[in-house]
Formats: sequence, structure tokens, C-alpha cells
Amino acid sequence: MRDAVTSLIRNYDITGRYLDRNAIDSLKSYFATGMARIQAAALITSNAAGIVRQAGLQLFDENPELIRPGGNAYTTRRYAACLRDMDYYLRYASYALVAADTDVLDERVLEGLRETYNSLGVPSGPTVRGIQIMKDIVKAEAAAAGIADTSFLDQPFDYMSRELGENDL
Ligand SMILES: CCC1=C(C)/C(=C/C2=NC(=C\c3[nH]c(/C=C4\NC(=O)[C@H](C)[C@H]4CC)c(C)c3CCC(=O)O)/C(CCC(=O)O)=C2C)NC1=O
Repeated sequence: MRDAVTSLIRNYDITGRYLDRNAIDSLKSYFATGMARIQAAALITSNAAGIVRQAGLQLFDENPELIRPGGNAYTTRRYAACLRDMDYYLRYASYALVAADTDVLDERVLEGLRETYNSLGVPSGPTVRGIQIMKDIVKAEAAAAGIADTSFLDQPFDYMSRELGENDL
């Protein structure tokens, strides 16, 4: 599992280089967003259940067929599995935000997920939508908490969306 710093050092070490101007710039930008990243992670931690619940309500409001007979989230068990998946995406997003690196997502979340979703008929479009709704909620809460530039929050949510949304499942 890597973070912004270990990834960078690893790349320079492979070729035996000292940290150059590019490396210093990317380290500066990582540390410049450091406090905001920690603040965002804390905010997610304290509101996780509420964020997942709200995102779920909005997702099923937009896609009511998911919870009707024949829908993938129909029955209490599958409804709960869907919200649990959303909670996984949110929790791992908070780790990736602190690390400023998507490696943890590849390693712990996305590995083999397509195949699993494919075999269970979990639709990727609405899953991606659920991830995007959570992103919007987190960004709004971060802005309300005084984080001036919330653009760094996009990365983990957009990364998971891209990886899940690419091609048909
Ligand atoms: C931490 C990494 C990790 C992930 C990501 C993960 C996902 C994951 N989601 C699953 C199921 C599922 N996932 C969903 C999700 C949904 N259905 C919908 O219609 C919605 C679009 C969506 C919610 C947004 C559902 C309904 C199931 C149960 C499917 C079934 O058993 O038929 C399963 C199959 C096993 C199980 O039910 O527990 C896995 C492995 N597990 C992990 O360990």
C-alpha cells in the first residue's frame, strides 16, 4: 500500500535519482493539502453513516427500479449489501484521501470487483452514481466546514467510478 510520498520515493529510487524540481513541487503540493486532507477524513469519519444513508436514499429515488422486484437491490438482504458496499467505497475513499494515492483502492477495493459484480448482476452505472452522490455530499460538507478548495476530494471517488464504469460489466 503506497501514499504520495512513498510512491514518489520509490520512483526516484528505481532510477537512482535525487529528488529534482518536479519531485519537490509534487511534495510541496501534497503537504500543502495535508491539513485539509486530514480534516476531510475526520469529517467523513464523523458523518459516515449519515452520508451513506443520504446517498442511498437519493440513489433509490433516482433509480427506483433497483429496489423493485427484479432489481438488484430488491430484498432487505440485497438492499443492505448495497449500502454496505457504499460504506466500503466511502471508508476507502477516506484512506485514499489521506494517502493522496489510489493504490489502496486498487489493492483493497477494486481487485476482482468487476468479476464479482458481473457474476451477481450488480449494475455498474447506478453503483458509479452512488459513488458520485457521496462525493457531492462530502464536498458540500467540506465546503461548509471551511475547506476552501475541495477539488482534491474528487480523486478517489472519480478513480473508483472510472475503474467500475469502464466498459460494460
Ligand atoms: C472492501 C472491498 C469490498 C467490496 C467493494 C465488496 C463488494 C461486494 N458486493 C457484493 C454484493 C452486492 N453488492 C450490491 C450492490 C448494489 N446493488 C445495486 O443494485 C446497487 C447499484 C449497488 C449498491 C450501490 C448488492 C445488491 C450485492 C448483493 C448481490 C447478491 O448477493 O445477489 C459482494 C458479494 C458478496 C457479498 O454479498 O458480500 C461483494 C464482494 N466486498 C468487499 O470486500
